[in-house]
This record gives sequence, C-alpha cells and structure tokens, in this order.
Amino acid sequence: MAVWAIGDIQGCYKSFRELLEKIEFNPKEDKLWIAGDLVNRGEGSLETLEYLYSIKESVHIVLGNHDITLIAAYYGIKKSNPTIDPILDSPQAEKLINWLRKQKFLHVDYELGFCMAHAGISPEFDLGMAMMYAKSVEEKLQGEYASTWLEKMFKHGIRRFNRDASLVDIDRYIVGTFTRMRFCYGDHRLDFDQKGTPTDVLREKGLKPWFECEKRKDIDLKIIFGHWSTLGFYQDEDVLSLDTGCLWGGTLTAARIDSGPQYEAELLLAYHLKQDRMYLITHDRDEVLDVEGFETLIQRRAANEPYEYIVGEASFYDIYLFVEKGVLIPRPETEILIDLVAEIIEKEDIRHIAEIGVGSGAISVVLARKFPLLKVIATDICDVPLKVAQKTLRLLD
Ligand SMILES: [Mn+2]
Repeated sequence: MAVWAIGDIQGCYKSFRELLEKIEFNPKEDKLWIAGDLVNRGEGSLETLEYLYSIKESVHIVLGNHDITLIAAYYGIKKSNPTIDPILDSPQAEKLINWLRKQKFLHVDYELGFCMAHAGISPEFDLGMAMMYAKSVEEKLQGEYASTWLEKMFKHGIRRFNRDASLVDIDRYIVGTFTRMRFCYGDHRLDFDQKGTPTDVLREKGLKPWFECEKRKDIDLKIIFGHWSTLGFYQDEDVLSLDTGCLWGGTLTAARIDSGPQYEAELLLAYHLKQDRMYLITHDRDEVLDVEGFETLIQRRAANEPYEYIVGEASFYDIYLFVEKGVLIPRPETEILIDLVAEIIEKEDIRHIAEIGVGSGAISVVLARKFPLLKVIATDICDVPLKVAQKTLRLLD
C-alpha cells in the first residue's frame, strides 16, 4: 500500500491519469490525497470528477476555490464557463456536485503525520481550532441551506481573524484561509491580491507566505497544500507545497507521504553504515563497500521483520529503547498513556507504582525519568522483556 498526495489538477485529466500510471497507483490498495482545485480551466474537468468519484473510497479530497466556484455555479450563484459547462450539463451533475459538497476543507492523519488544506491553515489556528472551524463550514456546505450560505461567502474576503465578528464573517475568514490564502503580514492580516512568487521585495514590505509568518500557531503535522503555482513544489519541516502549475504548461506533482520502502531502505543503509540519514544525502556518490551486509538487512525487512527489531531499538517519547523479538514495539498511542498517567501521578501525588508485564520497559522507564522520586516496580513472567528493559535502564542511568 502507498499513500500519494497530488497537487492541483484543474481539469488536466490526461496528465492526471498519466501521473497515476507512472506512480503505479492501484485504487484497490493505495490511497490518494488530492489538494483541491480538481476542476476549472482544464479541458477534462468532467472526466476528472467522474474518475475521482469512481475511486472515491481510495481518495481524500480537500476543496479548493475552483471547486467551491463550481458548486456555486451549480446553484446559479456564479457564472459557469466552457470548462465547467460539461459538468453542469451532465446527467450526473447532481450526484457529482452532492459528492463534492461532502468533501472536506481540512484532512488530518495523525498516523502519517500529515494534514492537508487547499491553500493552507491560518497562522491564527492551531490544529484543534483548524479542525473545529473546518468542520463548522463543512456542515454548512453539506446542509440544507448550502446555497444561501455559499452566496454570502462570495460577498467579500475577510483579512483578519476576529472571534467577535459576525458568524458570517467568521465563516468568510475560514473559507478564505482554507481555499484562497497565500501571503500575510506580520500581524497575520491576509493579503488576497498577491499571486506571485514570494520575493525579498515583498518580504521587505512585510508580506510573507502564510507559513513563514512569525508567531504562526504550532502545528505538529506537516501541512500539504496547493493553490500556489508560482510558488511551485516546495517543502520544509512544516509544509509541503504541491501545485506545480500543470494547467499553465507545468507538470502535475505526486509526493509519496507514507513511509515507503525507499525511506526504510535509506534508514537501513544509514544503520548499516553507522551514520544518520543526512549522511546519505551529503555522500550520495560514495560507494557502499559491504553491499552483502546491507542486502541481508533488506531481506530481513522484506520478510516482514519489523524495522525496530532489525536495528534493535525504537524511538519512544523522549528516549530510544532497546527492543528485540520477544518484546512488543511501543505504539505511538502508548505515549498518550504516559501523559495520562503522569497527570494522575501529579494530581494524586502518587509515590509508588507497579507495572505488571513490563515488556520493553517503555512505560516504566519513561515515568521513572519523568518523576525521579517515584518508586517503580516492574515485573514480567518472561526473560526477554526483563533483560531488554534492564539493558535500556542501564544505558539511561
Ligand atoms: Mn486554488
């Protein structure tokens, strides 16, 4: 299984299908994330919608400004144009538009570590706020009064977030940031006029891409967005920009966002070379001397041995733990458990705890480090966990 994110298609159906062929996308196994603006301007807007509808169980879509305009044209609020006429004239129009109306403004996947919105996430929103506000406008677009509500969204853009503004203005701000935002000023005031590349001249005027904004609220997940063909493909620690202007004679971009085989192969090569992954990037012309040793690691992984067992350690909370066959690899959810237990320990002033079935030692070791005065007794009926947990404990002492 693979998960791919794809930038603005804008009716470029032929390029879209060619790209899917190139990445060997299989709708029965793989997933697609589409960053919005599925239609408008390109020749194959109807075909794009029909195809995405036919594989709807395998796609996550966020709505872009052009998709919203299409819905508005269906309701007669906005003018149609020759590239979206075929959709509105199609016998499938109602089915396709109703399906489009059910798509999101924000898609979030904690496990993959990514979220996606067509233009991005307002610098004023943390992830919780963004999810709440996205949901509130999604409900309106899906609701009985969608057309009345949508008409109000087009009246004018709202540049600044104000919790005390009217509900309609708050919705205008939310829809604007998720679907049209590009630049903003240092005080988080949005600019909807600039459409070009971020330049130093603009930066000097105080206009920066929204994701560069100072005091932008922290969002732990990497944000995928499109909508900005003049920015093009761009990525840093926080964002992944995918609109590479297919419509304007550019290309369509797909980025693989699950940790695919290549990523794990790189991690294993780094482990084999006793270096970190960055070393591979800076030494990409070096020859690997012990290729056989590396191939042995790859064969073990290909036979479904977990990566953590092969390298003998797992990242957990703020430490690395020893792991091997015979102990479970701690799950990300276990980190949430640590936080919940820590809260109880603090609140109830607990001094002694016992963990029955210590496993890798993840919970006991992290709690003991967090609370130096806490007395922890950890037991297990098997030898391997006791040995592995003690090894981790000795290393950290
Ligand atoms: Mn757009």
